[in-house]
Amino acid sequence: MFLRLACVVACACACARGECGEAHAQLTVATLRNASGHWEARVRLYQEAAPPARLQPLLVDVRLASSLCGPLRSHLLTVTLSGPPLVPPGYTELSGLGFYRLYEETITWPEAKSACEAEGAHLLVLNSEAEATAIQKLIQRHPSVTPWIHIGFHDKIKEGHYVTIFGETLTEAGYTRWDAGQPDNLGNEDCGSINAKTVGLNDLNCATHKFAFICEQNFR
Ligand SMILES: [Ca+2]
Ligand SMILES: [Ca+2]
Ligand SMILES: [Ca+2]
Repeated sequence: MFLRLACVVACACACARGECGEAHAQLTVATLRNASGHWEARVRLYQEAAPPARLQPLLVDVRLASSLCGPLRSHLLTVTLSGPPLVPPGYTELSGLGFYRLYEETITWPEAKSACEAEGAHLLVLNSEAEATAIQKLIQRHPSVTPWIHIGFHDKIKEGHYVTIFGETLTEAGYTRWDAGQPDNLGNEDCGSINAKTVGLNDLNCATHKFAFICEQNFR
């Protein structure tokens, strides 16, 4: 089959905090006709050399859309390169998990949720024991933070039905270890937190309890 590449589009972006434009890699596309008369497109990736600790897997998504343009068939090739963003200011990269920032400022759960979202992050959602262990080490660098830390789950929609800020149950999210005696809904507690020492889950009052909080930015 003879292919005539009428249009080739390539885009590369390393997204930082949801904004594309900080390119740290370049894709080039070359078209040529091989010895048997077929048209070929070759995609070459140039990437900034990075220290080994910064190397992360890159995702390359290639899509081909074909359409008829009069007597010609047009093939639109879209190549999208996705890589992890740079570490945002104030955040700590926990290898393979994402970027995290613990704010010692004590505010309510809704205020904490808004504060994370305002900088392109979200309140911490624990997805595994491994993540909880990494967070526990992060908290240990802030010994004054006690006893609770706001994180991203609640039972505001239905009492006793705990979901993350993304609507998953705790089981679906991957972390269900409650702190001793919790949840107790003491005085109507619907907002999620963790014990700063044990990382066990707890419910707090959304309107009155003011504590530190952790924001998270996922790699993807
Ligand atoms: Ca997480
Ligand atoms: Ca509750
Ligand atoms: Ca509680």
